[in-house]
Amino acid sequence: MEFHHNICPRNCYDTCSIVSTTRNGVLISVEGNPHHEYTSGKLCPKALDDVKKVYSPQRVRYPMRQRGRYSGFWERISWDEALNLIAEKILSLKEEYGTSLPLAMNKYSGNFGILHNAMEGLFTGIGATTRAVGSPCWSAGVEAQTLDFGTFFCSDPLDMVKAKLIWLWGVNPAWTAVHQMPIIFDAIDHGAKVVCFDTHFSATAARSHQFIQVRPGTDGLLALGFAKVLLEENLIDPELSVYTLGHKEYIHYLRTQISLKKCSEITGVPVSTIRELALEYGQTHPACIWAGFGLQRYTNGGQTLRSLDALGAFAGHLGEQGGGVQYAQFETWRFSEALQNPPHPIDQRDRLLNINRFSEEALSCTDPPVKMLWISGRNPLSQDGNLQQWKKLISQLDLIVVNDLFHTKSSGAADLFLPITTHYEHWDLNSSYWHYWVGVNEPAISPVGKARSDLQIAWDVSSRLNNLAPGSCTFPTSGNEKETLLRELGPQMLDILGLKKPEEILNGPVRAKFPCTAWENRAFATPSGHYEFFSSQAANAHLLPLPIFVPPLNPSIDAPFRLLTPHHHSTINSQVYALGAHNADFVLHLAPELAQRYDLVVGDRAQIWNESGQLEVVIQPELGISIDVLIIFQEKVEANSTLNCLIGTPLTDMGYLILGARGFALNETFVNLRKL
Ligand SMILES: Nc1nc2c(c(=O)[nH]1)N[C@H]1C(S)=C(S)[C@@H](COP(=O)(O)OP(=O)(O)OC[C@H]3O[C@@H](n4cnc5c(=O)[nH]c(N)nc54)[C@H](O)[C@@H]3O)O[C@H]1N2
Ligand SMILES: Nc1nc2c(c(=O)[nH]1)N[C@H]1C(S)=C(S)[C@@H](COP(=O)(O)OP(=O)(O)OC[C@H]3O[C@@H](n4cnc5c(=O)[nH]c(N)nc54)[C@H](O)[C@@H]3O)O[C@H]1N2
Ligand code: SF4
Ligand SMILES: [Mo]
Repeated sequence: MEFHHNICPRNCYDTCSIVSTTRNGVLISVEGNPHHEYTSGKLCPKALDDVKKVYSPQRVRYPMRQRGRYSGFWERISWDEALNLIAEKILSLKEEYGTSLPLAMNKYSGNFGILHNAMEGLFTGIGATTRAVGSPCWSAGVEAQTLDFGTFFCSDPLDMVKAKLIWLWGVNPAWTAVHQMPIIFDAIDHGAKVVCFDTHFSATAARSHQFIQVRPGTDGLLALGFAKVLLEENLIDPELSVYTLGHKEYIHYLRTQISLKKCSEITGVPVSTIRELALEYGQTHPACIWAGFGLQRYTNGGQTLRSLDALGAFAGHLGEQGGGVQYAQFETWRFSEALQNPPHPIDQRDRLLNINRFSEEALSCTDPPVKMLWISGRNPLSQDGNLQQWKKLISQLDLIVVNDLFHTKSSGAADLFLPITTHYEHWDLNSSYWHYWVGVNEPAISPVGKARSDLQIAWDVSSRLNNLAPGSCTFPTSGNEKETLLRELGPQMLDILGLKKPEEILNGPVRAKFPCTAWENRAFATPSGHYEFFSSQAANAHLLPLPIFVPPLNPSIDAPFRLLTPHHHSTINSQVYALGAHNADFVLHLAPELAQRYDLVVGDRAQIWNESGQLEVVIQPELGISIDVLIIFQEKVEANSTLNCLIGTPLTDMGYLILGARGFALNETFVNLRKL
């Protein structure tokens, strides 16, 4: 038996360290690494299912070509044929249009390992191309925290154990960050109180001392309400004038514009509860707010997060051990990016399209139009909004290439499917956007079937391009995966990890040498060096300089219910762990009173619809959901329809400044309901 270090590369807070076991070259088990402080020897069921996934009969093992999009008539072809088709198309488009801009890449979070950025490197090596930029996930929050703190950085999540009060706000770690739960339970054992703020009684709410039901998109106002109480009760940090900027303007806003009565009416939280919670927050040290991604998926999402940050600063919780306002971090991602940046051959003005409006923006590109699309580590036909525009875009494309492990909604529309290796079959380098550990993923087995890694595919395409037209791509044509990953550890990353040589990372995961507590000495990375209640950067970017409340969108008569589609324990976005064991239909969770109003009982069929689309659902009345909200979790469903057919492309207020595109305000989705 042999043991190998692997890292779960999913878009998940935890980025777990895995020990895999092989016998005679066959993967036989995967377990959590007991020597990793965060993973602590445990994996979630999604990764524990990996052996089955690796050898699943549903896994695509060979390059395939589809005879007619959506036809399902896939035929096996050789890598040689696949690479020729791709390279010839790229070269003919370049010749026809005199530029490589008709070539588009849409890549995101199927695998967050650094070596998967090879696909971007390949495109950069070809020339100016059309790219998806931004994120469907966290943009508004990232920008808000960057405006407030200077960068977005959070304390080591292990530090949460020291908190005496933990507010889980718009986050559902019981499902989405399961390794944080034992830390929260430890804090509880040491006397901490846990309050969960959500729009419905989530799995995390069930594990908290108190649940506060907030009307969707109004959390920013609730935070301002708490701050108003702190102001009235003189529970504000006496040092504000030392390390913050703009607190006077903020206080003026609280004094003149925030009324607790109105705050209560809008947020749905009683005034007495607002007072009680604010006093608790002001008087308890350390107190930690964990602001999740759920609460910033709104048109006011950035302002909401800025209001939560401001509350933390106002009460003096920033920089305190076990306290602060936690969101996510990117400081352990300062890789050299050598892979993404091969030498540029020609004019490199990529055409950048917002990943959240990719299809619409691609359709509006006419000079030249987008003609070839490469989808890598993404499933936009499942995860994006505005699927009708996606259909239109697909019909105008000459070639669609998908590299993936399994067939997906997106590969259904593709011409070519390139089979990729799992993280048990290739080298990689992984960081977390939550904890501080960075590590190498080593191959445990040989590639299954004819699968190749994303990096190998990028080398192969470059090689074929250069064979057919020498000098047409500056991305390397071959290489060594291990050496490529070591090159990503430049001087800055070595310093962050406290390593002398890149090779030292091969010994096992390393924790970044940051102190446990973010902003410990209250020296911030903002232009002023202070925590910025008032942000000139925001003002310069035509955003609101202060964290004032901006209401979310309202339902209409035609679509009176807000539809929330949060993440589910059984999937990672469109990736499923229990392959084969799916619900037959989408399950609509709604308040029992609302079900009654529509004469619906458990198991009844209903339809929800709006101007984007319609979906048949099965009814599940449930306590803890407000009467104007409907919930469908992102579960895998056998039905042919797609949940996101109901979702448009509303954008968040923030994201452009830091990530190049505004985020996805997907919780601003409204639908109507009828019994079938
Ligand atoms: N309704 C609704 N829509 C949502 C969300 C929601 O909550 N509700 N959440 C949004 C959020 S937060 C996000 S982050 C996005 C995520 O959307 P995507 O980034 O599209 O994420 P996934 O569905 O995880 O992965 C996409 C594909 O990558 C493939 N993949 C896995 N490993 C690899 C690999 O090594 N290489 C390659 N090339 N492919 C690989 C997977 O099999 C999968 O088909 O969805 C967004 N869309
Ligand atoms: N099992 C599992 N784990 C995952 C994922 C997955 O799909 N499955 N996806 C990964 C990804 S890509 C991401 S982005 C993270 C997301 O993980 P989280 O940060 O936990 O975010 P969400 O699951 O989107 O939403 C969290 C909670 O916010 C609530 N919420 C929605 N709107 C509001 C609001 O206006 N106010 C308040 N207070 N709460 C609100 C939702 O009901 C939900 O319970 O999880 C990652 N981990
Ligand atoms: S999905 Fe998340 S919790 Fe599960 S093993 Fe992977 S990183 Fe860990
Ligand atoms: Mo996400």
